[in-house]
Amino acid sequence: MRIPIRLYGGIAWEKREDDTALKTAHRVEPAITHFAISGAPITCEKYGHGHINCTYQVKTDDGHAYILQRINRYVFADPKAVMENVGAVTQYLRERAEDPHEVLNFIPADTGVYYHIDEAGEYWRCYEFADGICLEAPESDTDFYESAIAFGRFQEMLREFPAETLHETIPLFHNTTNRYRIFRKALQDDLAGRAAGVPDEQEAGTLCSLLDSGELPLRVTHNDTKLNNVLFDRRTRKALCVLDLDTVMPGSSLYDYGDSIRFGAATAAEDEKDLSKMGINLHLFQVYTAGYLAACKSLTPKELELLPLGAKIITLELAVRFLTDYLDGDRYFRVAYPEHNLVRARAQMKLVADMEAHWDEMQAIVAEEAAKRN
Ligand code: ADP
Ligand code: GN1
Ligand code: MG
Repeated sequence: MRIPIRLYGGIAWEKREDDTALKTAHRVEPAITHFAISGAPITCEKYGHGHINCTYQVKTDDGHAYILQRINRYVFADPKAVMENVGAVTQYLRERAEDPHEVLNFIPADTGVYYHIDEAGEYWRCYEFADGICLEAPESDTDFYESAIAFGRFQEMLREFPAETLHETIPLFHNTTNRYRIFRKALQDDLAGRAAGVPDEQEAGTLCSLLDSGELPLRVTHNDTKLNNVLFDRRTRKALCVLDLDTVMPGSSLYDYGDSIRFGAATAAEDEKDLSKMGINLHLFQVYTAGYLAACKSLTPKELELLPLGAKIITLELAVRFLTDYLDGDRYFRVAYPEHNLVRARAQMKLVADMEAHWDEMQAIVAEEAAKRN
């Protein structure tokens, strides 16, 4: 039996039966009543595997489904700026998309903007639930190829978007050198008393000197292109929609390409504990490269040449970020257990090492795919 609970604007249904359970059960988040949704909410469940925002799926009594998200304010100091970016970019994409389902559809709040601020000062947003699947690892070459098409197309469609109108939602997000500076400070401050346990990883930051983006064009990029930020059609397995637009900012194509490779062309999950399982899957590396180059025709010769470096730098950068957060006491990334960020950092470092071991092959693959374009 389900129990009715009272919301600000109506009745919703709590799934548990007794009072104790009610206190601990996920309630239907009151913020949903501030958005112009269809029907009354009947369920509200935690959803997805994102590391940053608090995401719920809300279903209503007339068969509609929505994503309700509380924006992470530790990560995004200015949620209004995030929503201004997301609003401008989705509108621009919608005007150019062949199919409206390709673009996230935000639901306005009762104040007319695309967010609601609750009494605690938390920012909420709501968008239509896009029915499809998100993958934590590619299940076939086609899945990964399709994700490359989606991210490449996303970047290509934004080629002429006025980059200077976008806010920098996380300052210096992919500035690897700055990430390393922050890492050094975290090591010095040692807030969580963990620095003594990570002596080996201190060496890792030296790789940051490889970062050289001066000759690369500044583009509007997604900046968080892991596979689970793409939604696939259940039946056709075509990529339907690019999700998670919070970090759409001026950036380099190498970051977008690199992050996809880091996550999807690895032989293990990003938090694999057994480092012998972690490495680069050169076949998937080739599959993604082919897809990205097919969708992203405007890549310059310099960008093409540096694609392998993009993959290595972004993996290294994330190793440094995970390790920094471990030292800080896990304030940024959601963790499932106390060592999680350390495990993630080590897995990324192993992936960097394996990329270095296969460097010539990675470069040959990129050169081969680039040559096919001519
Ligand atoms: P985070 O910044 O925490 O990663 P995301 O915006 O990526 O948050 O959302 C987390 C997960 O929720 C996504 O990986 C995806 O599985 C799911 N998701 C997000 N938006 C939608 C949507 N509009 N339709 C369906 N699923 C979604
Ligand atoms: C975060 O938000 P999510 O889970 O899609 C992070 C990325 C990292 C990724 C590692 C805004 O991505 O930069 O690469 O975790 N997003 C932000 O899994 O920091
Ligand atoms: Mg995400």
